Amino acid sequence: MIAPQACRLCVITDPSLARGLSHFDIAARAIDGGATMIQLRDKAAGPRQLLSEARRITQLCRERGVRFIVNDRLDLALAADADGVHLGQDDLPPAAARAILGSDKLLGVSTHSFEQALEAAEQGADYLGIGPIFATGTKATGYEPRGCDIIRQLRARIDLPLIAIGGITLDNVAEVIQAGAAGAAVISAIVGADDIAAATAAFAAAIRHAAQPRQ
Ligand code: 3NM
Repeated sequence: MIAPQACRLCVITDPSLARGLSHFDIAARAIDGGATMIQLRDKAAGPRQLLSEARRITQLCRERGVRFIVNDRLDLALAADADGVHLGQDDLPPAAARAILGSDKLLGVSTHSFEQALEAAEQGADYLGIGPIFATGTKATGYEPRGCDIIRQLRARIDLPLIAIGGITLDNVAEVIQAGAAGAAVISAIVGADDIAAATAAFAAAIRHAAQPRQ
C-alpha cells in the first residue's frame, strides 16, 4: 500500500540527461525541491556498480521521508533495501515479483493500455505508471501518446494511485492531475534542467495547485 500523496512527484534519475551527475546527486537535488518519490533508472550500469549508490539513496530517502524505488532490478531493490521496485511489461509479471518481494515492499508497474493496467492491478501492484501520456523523446515506448483520457478511464475502474508519465512538463502537469492521476513521473523536464531542485519545486507547486479542490 502506498498513500496517493507519496506518488505526487516521482523524479527518475536517468543518467542519460544528467550531465555527469550521479544518481545520488540527482536524488538529493530532487528531494530538496520536494520530490515525494525517487526512482533509480539505469539501463547501462550493472547492479554491482549501482549497489553502494543505491544504498546511500535508501538512507537519504528514509531520512527525508521520501519513497525510493528501483527500476527493473528486483535484486538491486532488495539488496539496497529500497522501498520497492518498478517493473515494465517485459520484466517479471507482477504476481511473480510480488512472491519474491513479500507484502512489505512496494511494487510499481509501467502500463501502456487499459488492459495492462487492469492486469497489473489484479496481480498485486501497489501503484501504476501509465504512459506515455504525451509525446516523449526520452524513451522509445513503442506506444502512441495516450492523452489524459486513459487516466480518466482507469480512475473510474481502479483504486490504485496512477502516476502519469511521458512528456510531462510544467505546462501540462495540471491536466494529468485534474484527469485523476495521483502524480507525475518526470525525467527530462527535471533531470535535464539547469537547476534540478528549482525545477522539482516548480513541479511540486504546480501539482499542489492542480490538486486543490475546485469550487
Ligand atoms: N516510461 P520524460 S515514458 C521512462 O510510457 C518512461 O511508460 C514511459 O521521460 C512510459 O519525462 C518514459 O523525459 C520517459 O518524457 C519519460
